[in-house]
Amino acid sequence: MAESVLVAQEGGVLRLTLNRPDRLNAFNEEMHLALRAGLERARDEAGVRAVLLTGAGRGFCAGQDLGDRDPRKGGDIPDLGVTLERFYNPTLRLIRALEKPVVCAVNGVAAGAGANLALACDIVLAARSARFIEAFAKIGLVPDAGGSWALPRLIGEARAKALALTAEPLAAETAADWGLIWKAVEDDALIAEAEALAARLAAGPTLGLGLTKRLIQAAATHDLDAQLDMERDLQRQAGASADYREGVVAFLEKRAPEFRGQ
Ligand code: T3D
Repeated sequence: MAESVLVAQEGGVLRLTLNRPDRLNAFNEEMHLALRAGLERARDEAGVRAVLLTGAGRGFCAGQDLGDRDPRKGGDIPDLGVTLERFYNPTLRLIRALEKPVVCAVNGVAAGAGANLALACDIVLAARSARFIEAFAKIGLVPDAGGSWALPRLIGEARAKALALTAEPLAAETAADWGLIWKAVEDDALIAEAEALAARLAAGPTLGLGLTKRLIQAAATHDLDAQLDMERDLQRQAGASADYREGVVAFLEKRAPEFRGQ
């Protein structure tokens, strides 16, 4: 049986490819666990300095595999709170807590939890033909996988509500115009551009980039005073890093820095 997530490391980039293309990479339990294992590897291995997440085939991810939720099969009504707690939430928390950049290349439709998985990543590129669909309303569910948190923060309440209540598809280009994602790129340029970005980030000052991610994420719940204090503390940490020293020396010597991620 094919692996449900393809894992490949090139240099400092760990590439995770959701790989259930005949189901548009919808999540089953195996894919959940494989994705989580990949993210834990990214967290635990110093040699991994950036993650690139994408999907195999024509879709990025169609959210939950609804074949696994077929009420006609009988049995107890599944407790979706339990499945969120056991499967989706740990993955979302891993991505947000990972102090390394996560680039997402949305190669095709991203629906339901698949859309919100993409939005949890740090820099999202999407193929021009890709669409984002908050599909939950179509089946009587509420946005999950962090979507109800990310959407209003990224695009404001009015657009967040309209997307979630109508489940209308949002084109990649509009998603970029609205600030939901970083940018839309031509379909045949997506992977090369995402790879180049991930490689550039992996060659960067990983510790400083990780602290930057932590700072920006904290801003959502901080007032200015708390954020200024946090900047002071994390700058102290970044300023003591070998990569900061290398960055300054390289600047003064008019050469490219060689960051080691420490
Ligand atoms: O349950 C819990 O644990 C709670 C958590 C929930 C999280 C969620 O994500 S809920 C939302 C679940 N997702 C959806 O509701 C999206 C369902 N899919 C669609 O609406 C459409 O497939 C798309 C808009 C994503 C794409 O449409 P289109 O026309 O490009 O493709 P298609 O023909 O609909 O799909 C292609 C195949 O993938 C098709 O199979 P077939 O006919 O070729 O054998 C289709 O059934 C399958 N597929 C697509 N999405 C899913 C799926 N199979 C299972 N589950 C899916 N989510």
